[in-house]
Amino acid sequence: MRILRRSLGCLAWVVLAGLPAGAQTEELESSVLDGAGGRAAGGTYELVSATAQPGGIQASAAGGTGGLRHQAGFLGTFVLKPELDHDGNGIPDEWDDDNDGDGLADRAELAGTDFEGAWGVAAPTDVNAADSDGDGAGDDHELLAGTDPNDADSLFAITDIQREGVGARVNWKGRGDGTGYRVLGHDGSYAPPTDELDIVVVADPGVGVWHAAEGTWLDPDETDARHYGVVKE
Ligand SMILES: [Ca+2]
Ligand SMILES: [Ca+2]
Ligand SMILES: [Ca+2]
Ligand SMILES: [Ca+2]
Repeated sequence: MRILRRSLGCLAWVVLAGLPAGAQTEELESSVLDGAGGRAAGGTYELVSATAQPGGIQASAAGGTGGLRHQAGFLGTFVLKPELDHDGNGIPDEWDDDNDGDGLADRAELAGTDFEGAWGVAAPTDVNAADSDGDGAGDDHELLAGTDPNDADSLFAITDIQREGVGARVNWKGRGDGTGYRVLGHDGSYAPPTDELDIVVVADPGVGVWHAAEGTWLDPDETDARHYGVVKE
């Protein structure tokens, strides 16, 4: 009996080390909580001194829109909640420049600058959720794949594998506009597919600013069991 198994939805070779690291030496942004326990929206301010203030913090507004103001008002609304540590790395959100641990700095997520730099589309994402749209692809993954981090229908993943003739057809969703994908395989019992089967360029311009499109590839080989993976070039 022939068995076709869905394998890894995608494999990202690109490491995240090249992403801009979030500097948080002088500026904090919306990881700071307001008095109600919510996240201050869009605020940008600076810590200008650690002296002469209760709690050792003095703050000055710096043109932000989050409603944070000078010393007294700021101190009246600032609540440090060290128990809030969204990524569980032991660093409270207030001091963590990557609250959700997805490799994208809070500041970059607020402004969407990583996506803008890579794909020309600013895409602000949730600093407290590693997968902002809940589609199973982390924000870092969507950044590498060039998919919309705020649309659960936009992601890079194998959608189905079906028999066709003696072979099998592999379909995935991802990006058009000339994006290249390598189709990988592994025969026999499961192991991450590493054998390169083909390279597919999705020339379809795709839909919308994220060029959402589907890729497809027909495997002409007949095998008893083959696992597939698709890697964005
Ligand atoms: Ca943390
Ligand atoms: Ca993050
Ligand atoms: Ca996602
Ligand atoms: Ca998405």
